[in-house]
Amino acid sequence: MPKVATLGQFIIEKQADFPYAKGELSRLLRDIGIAAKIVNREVNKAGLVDILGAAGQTNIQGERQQKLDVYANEQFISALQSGGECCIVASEENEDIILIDSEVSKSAKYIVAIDPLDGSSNIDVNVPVGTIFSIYRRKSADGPALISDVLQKGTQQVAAGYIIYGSSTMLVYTTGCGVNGFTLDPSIGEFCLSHPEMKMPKTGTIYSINEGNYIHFPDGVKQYIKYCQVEDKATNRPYSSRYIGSMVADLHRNLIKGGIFIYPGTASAPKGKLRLVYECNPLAFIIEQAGGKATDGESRILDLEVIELHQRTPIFIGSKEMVLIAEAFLHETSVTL
Ligand code: AHM
Ligand code: MG
Repeated sequence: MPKVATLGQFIIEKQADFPYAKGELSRLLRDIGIAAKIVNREVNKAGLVDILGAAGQTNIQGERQQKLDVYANEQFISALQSGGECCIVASEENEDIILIDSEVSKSAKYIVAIDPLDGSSNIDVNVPVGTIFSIYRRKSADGPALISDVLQKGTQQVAAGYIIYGSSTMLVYTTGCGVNGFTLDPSIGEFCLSHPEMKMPKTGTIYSINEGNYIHFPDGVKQYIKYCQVEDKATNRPYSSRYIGSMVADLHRNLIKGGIFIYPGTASAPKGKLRLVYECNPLAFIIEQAGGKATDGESRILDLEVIELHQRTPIFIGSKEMVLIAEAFLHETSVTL
């Protein structure tokens, strides 16, 4: 029988590759994995809410129902608080950073930024949603951790990952030595290594963008979309348009099959919609580690200065060759295609 590696075993085996505080990062990743299983259990029950009581009401056990994104936020924060390896949690759901002030945690070495339930508008309609996380080393030496500990460039991430709650639930993460994917086996309640050393195809035939906003897109993006739609046998065009509306799900598919995901800026929202700290930096780290590319149209996402916690950025992310061609359209350079 082939040996099955669980997430816990794999993390311990690979911790020799971690640059710093090995046991602590392992425990942090393990805590995130445990919270993911708890959130997965509730996401799977989302359709039962009509039977058990809608958000804000009381279910038949007399428990007050919560919105799932609020629930996911609480689960991850509580796992990170009790784990003791993390001194600050920054969550897309919270305006400010959450300082973990317990005796153990205030000297902890790690910062976690998290989008607890991304794509949450899809929960009610049984479409995949995700969790995105990003881990940094604390920079300040002692005393309470500071906001500047969170506002680090994406290049400073020591680990990043996502969980996709889909037809199966997967946890995909990197510590800067490639990308590995684990599928939750519900019969044993463990994430098992199912996608070792994930590599993104250099190119693909899928483009993912909310074309309903076409009228507002910059000219370069409009031209790139037209390019995707033109027939050309040599480059397998026209490409397929696939847009789930959960970035994790769109990127996960494109990571496996090859493709590009774009959320551009527009005149009214020059920085687009997606958040640098919670969404773009962690996903850019993973996609780069898998051989792909992520830019804001001008600069590498991971090199962007982080000025504020909830900063937004346009993003072009996916198979390297596709992102390069999209960028060429943005720069209006004549591309031989
Ligand atoms: P959220 O964090 O509020 O869920 O928003 C992020 C999501 C992404 O997962 C997704 O790609 C995007 O918003 C979809 O936005 P739009 O409906 O504007 O296309
Ligand atoms: Mg989000």
